[in-house]
Amino acid sequence: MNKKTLTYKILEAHMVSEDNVNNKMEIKIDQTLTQDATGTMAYLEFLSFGIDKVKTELSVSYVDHNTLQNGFMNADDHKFLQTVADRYGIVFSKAGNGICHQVNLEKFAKPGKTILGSDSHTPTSSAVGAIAIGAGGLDVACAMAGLPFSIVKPKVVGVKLVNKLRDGVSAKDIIIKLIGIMTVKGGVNKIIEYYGDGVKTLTVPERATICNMGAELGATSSVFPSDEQTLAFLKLQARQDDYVELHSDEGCVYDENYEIDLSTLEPVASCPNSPDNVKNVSELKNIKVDQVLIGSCTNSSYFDFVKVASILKGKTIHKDVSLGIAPGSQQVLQMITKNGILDVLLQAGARILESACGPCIGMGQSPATDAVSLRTFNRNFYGRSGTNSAKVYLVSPEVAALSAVNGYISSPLGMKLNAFSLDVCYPQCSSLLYYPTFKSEVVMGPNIKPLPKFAPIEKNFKCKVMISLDDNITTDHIMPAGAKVLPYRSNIEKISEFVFSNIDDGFAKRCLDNKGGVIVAKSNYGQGSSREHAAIAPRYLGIKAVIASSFARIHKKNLINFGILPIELNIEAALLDDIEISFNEKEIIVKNITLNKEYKCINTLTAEEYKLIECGGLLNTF
Ligand code: MIC
Ligand code: SF4
Repeated sequence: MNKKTLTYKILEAHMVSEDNVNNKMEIKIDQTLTQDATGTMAYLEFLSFGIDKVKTELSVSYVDHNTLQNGFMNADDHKFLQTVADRYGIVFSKAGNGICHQVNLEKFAKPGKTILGSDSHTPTSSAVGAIAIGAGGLDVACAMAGLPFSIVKPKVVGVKLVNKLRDGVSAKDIIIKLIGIMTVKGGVNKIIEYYGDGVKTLTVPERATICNMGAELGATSSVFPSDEQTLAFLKLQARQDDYVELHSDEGCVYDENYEIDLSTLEPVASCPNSPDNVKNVSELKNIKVDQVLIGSCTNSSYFDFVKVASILKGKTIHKDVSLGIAPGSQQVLQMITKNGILDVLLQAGARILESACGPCIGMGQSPATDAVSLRTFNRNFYGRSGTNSAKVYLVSPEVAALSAVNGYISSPLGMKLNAFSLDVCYPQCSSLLYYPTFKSEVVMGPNIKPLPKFAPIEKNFKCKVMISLDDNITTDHIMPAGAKVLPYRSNIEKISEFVFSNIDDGFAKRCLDNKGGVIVAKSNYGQGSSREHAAIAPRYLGIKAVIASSFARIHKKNLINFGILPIELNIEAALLDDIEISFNEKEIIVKNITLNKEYKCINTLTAEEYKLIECGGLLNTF
């Protein structure tokens, strides 16, 4: 018998079509999720299809990113999202209910399901044995309309976990270690599947931390088996009926293999400015810390707060440190309130933040100039914290809490962290969760602008290189987030003024003055978030093509969806060189007119994708 990985068991059960020539497959999507910062565009796109209600088993719309309501704009977006959800059959999770991935795991993620979310950390939900994938808003809108989702057939990376973690070492250390080994591009078009004896020792919240940061490998998803730990978690959430046992076949073959001996791991950190810049915490121990933030979709579970409170109990934080704590959901906040953990945090000197993304997306808590900020988050990209000169380290909650007390980076290795019980009641309050009545009128505030219309790009055009970039350019470089820019997520004309503004504030004007042009970069262009604004806004400025030696998965799809030609080519081009591009379904010729050099490359688009570029993007095909 053909022995199967868990990944392919779930994917094949959802396969709608297969394209072996282009190594692609289309899968049926059971559930979708959106969040407010990507959701307004996704729902504008969905509304443009003219469909009466969502066609998925379940779709949920979360408000968790733009909760700093500095002006009417974010509040208007929330109202729009709530009315669309009610009208079209979508469950709505109001601001305050928690971070989408934490709440989705608690309430909705089910073993064996496919979940598509307009947020790159959607794979957090794979912790229960689902295949959850991050995508651009338009792909999620299509899934809500009942269309299948197309992916490159993923290679499956088998990560064997053996033995168990030592005291003071956590799930965060497992995934940071793996990112250090595989790098931020090591997972592109791959699914990371965990197996081995060590898996049994990890609870679902710990698995969720690992699946969450699989996004930082560039992976399509990550997956854990559905086993006794999954059942225990679902029971705590009063969802035991959702349990099905799922695992790979014994002896299945993986495309790539890694083994991690959990008993030899020690606390590690992702150092500035990339998740794959990994060092042992013991090597960083004299670094003075200014800010510590505990929360985000990576580490904001009740499980995490038990560890944090065990360290902070009876202590106060160092006078030079600001400690901010954001519990991941209303459920977590209720639990830590009931059993005294919140009191410990307050006594220690913590600032309690809203259950939302907050500082992770630059919504407040920007560090001081040159400050060292320790965060339990998943991304430390340049400028993301809101302070370009800040040095952001990504660490486990244990490292974060101990360092907040000591005032310098400290290793909790060997500390027993069980001052509070894990065996507690999980309250099932859903006061901020609304089920659809199909009755609302959609309300659209004045900052919500219609979707821009894009004409097809010509098959032969001359233009200039608008910017020439290095490896691993993130969507935070392309389309910064933060409190100033995020309110314009529903207004493409306005947000386009901020494209590349953190690294080149003349970019938008240069594009408009030149009637657009092309972007040139090196490998892994567009890593990070799913924000389709990183494609739509450059397109709005007239960008017709991006030439890069390789692309991140979600961003490449977003470029195609909005009619920008992704060209896989390694060229050196000086800023503002003149370029000529001609393309057809088979090949692309890039001519650097200034240097009189011609480069031929294979058009890697499938026939379908080529059609989208020819039409000026997916929205023009409906
Ligand atoms: C992120 O972590 O970068 C975000 C903000 O959650 C993004 C989505 C967005 O830009 O709205 C993501 O991860 O996809
Ligand atoms: Fe929110 Fe940060 Fe998670 Fe993105 S990574 S969903 S901004 S908490």
